[in-house]
Amino acid sequence: MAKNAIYEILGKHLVSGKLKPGEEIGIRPDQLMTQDGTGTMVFLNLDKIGKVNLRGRHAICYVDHNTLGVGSENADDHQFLQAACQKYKVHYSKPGNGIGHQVHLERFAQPGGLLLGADSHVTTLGGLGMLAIGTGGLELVLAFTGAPHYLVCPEVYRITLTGRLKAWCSAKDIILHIIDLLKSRPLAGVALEYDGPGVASLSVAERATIANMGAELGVTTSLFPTDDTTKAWLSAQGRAGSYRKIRSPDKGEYADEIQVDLGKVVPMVALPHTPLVVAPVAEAKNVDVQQVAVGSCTNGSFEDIAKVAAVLKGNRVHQNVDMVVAAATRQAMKTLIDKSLIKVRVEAGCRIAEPACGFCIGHGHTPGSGWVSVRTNNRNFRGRCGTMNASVYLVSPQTAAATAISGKLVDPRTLNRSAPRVRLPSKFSIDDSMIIAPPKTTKRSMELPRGPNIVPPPEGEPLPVSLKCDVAVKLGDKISTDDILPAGRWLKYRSNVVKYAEHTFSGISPGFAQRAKENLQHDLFNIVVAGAGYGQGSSREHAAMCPRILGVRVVLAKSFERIHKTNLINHGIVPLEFLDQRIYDEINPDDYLELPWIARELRRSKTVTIRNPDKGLEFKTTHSLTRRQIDILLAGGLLRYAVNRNK
Ligand code: MIC
Ligand code: SF4
Repeated sequence: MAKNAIYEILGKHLVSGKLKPGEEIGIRPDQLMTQDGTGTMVFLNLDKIGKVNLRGRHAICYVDHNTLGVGSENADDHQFLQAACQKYKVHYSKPGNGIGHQVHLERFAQPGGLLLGADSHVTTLGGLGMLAIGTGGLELVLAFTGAPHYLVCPEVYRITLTGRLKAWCSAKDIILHIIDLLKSRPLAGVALEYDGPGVASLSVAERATIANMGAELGVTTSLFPTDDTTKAWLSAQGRAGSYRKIRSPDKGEYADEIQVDLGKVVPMVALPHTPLVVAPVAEAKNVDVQQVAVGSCTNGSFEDIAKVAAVLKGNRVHQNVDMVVAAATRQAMKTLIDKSLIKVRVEAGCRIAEPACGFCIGHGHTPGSGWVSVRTNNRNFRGRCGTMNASVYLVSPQTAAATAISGKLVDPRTLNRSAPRVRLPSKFSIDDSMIIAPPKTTKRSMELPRGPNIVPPPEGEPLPVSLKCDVAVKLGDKISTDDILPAGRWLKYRSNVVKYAEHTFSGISPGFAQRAKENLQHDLFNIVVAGAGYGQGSSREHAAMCPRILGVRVVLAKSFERIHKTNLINHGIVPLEFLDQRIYDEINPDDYLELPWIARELRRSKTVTIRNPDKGLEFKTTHSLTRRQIDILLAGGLLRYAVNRNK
């Protein structure tokens, strides 16, 4: 008997290693998922390797991030991805069909199954009892070739939910409450298993919202048990046969146990500019709001939008507020149409957007300068919405609707009326016609149509034995992947990384790219120095790939976030940590640093020496790399490592 439900699922998919926290394990997922923002690189690399072995596993690519099509780049990407899916036997979900995590939840997630996805929010599927792990694109490429996926075996915390939510409180408030409880703990390498009598009162959509935002805590994944609610929901999806019982064992073993009384949860808000700083909405006084945006993979389900419609009914959006609502999926949108719930929103004065990531990633609906935007998505890092000086607050759909009516950020309970209740349909308006299944046979020699903006990434080179570097930038704590490589209007360069690299750190350190390139011309590599939690946020491997193109070979930080650290390694950038954190203060931008024995030290020891000859300073740094990761770094990245091994 496994120690807990998460280990039980991992155990069924284990191909190497032992289920012991901190040990490297190899697992073979049943399902693989990518999206357009990460997918073009996945398929360009697959095309380079030319070997795919899906072994009958379900693989799918969702087009949900880059959908607007200002210029021809997005449409060219879509055409490329559709053809690549045909060539490599991958399902293709067309633009307009919805956000991958929510479509997957509706149509493909399997309780008890294991999914690997090139996006940090695949964890949403934990709401249905599926274990889903987010990763960078290169890891997915290897999984496509049939290789196992390697990760550090997480330790598992049990979160026991008791009680019931009060009126006007929601799943978003629960996860913001949990974020507040856990945010100061180091959670890299931790997975969350939800359990307890409170689970039964939550719908599948609510569980998915909670599992979705575990990503903001940096946990490996989150898992809910399954029950009659799961069964009824799967049956409304016409998928009753997918039901499997997932339960935490009675005497489960957990690294920690946390109790959350749902009755004590109140409407919450994440304050600008991080999802980790939260407060009760009631404490935010007199915040005038110019924009309200509802939707995203966190809060764009049928249920979420139906609640917004119920609050808006008979009311109007405040004259100073621009409100946009986007259901997360076409199915949710169609169900809303069939229940006449779109009309309510149009009458109230909402703008209706297509089911896609859109505003969440700054791809459209960018706020005006200095605006306050109140949103239901999961991340509010500075500039992510597309406007550097906007302030984004994250709330539940109910709070968003109440705010849209009053023009100020308000606790929805101040509306003084009864809370919206939504009855789930016994059948959702199912329509899979925008999901294109792969053909039975394909031609591997097929040329993929590449628009002018689709350019294969440059080849990496092995790690030099020693490095001479310039501190091209020195940064603080919690640098997000949105800081490293903004998405929004540069998203279109996801398939043209040399061009994308020009925008590295452009929001927080303009001029970085120029300086890094000049260093390269003078035979100097670049080193990024940062504080704690470097690389929080998304799985976008471009945030490693682009710095690498600009000659960054080392990031020296106080600590790293899990997915980003793996991305750095896979793209040949060495993640080093301070042994003595006080050294951070001794390093300045512009410093010249030498790592005289980096390759040899990585092979032989846990420390790497850094020297600053100008200041007469020498210090040791450390790393927590596995043998395999060191070999990847020495080879110059995961692709080179994999190709060398298969020679
Ligand atoms: C995000 O929410 O930041 C994204 C965009 O979905 C990313 C993936 C990406 O950058 O392509 C994620 O969460 O992994
Ligand atoms: Fe899309 Fe936003 Fe969800 Fe990322 S977090 S998948 S950008 S909706």
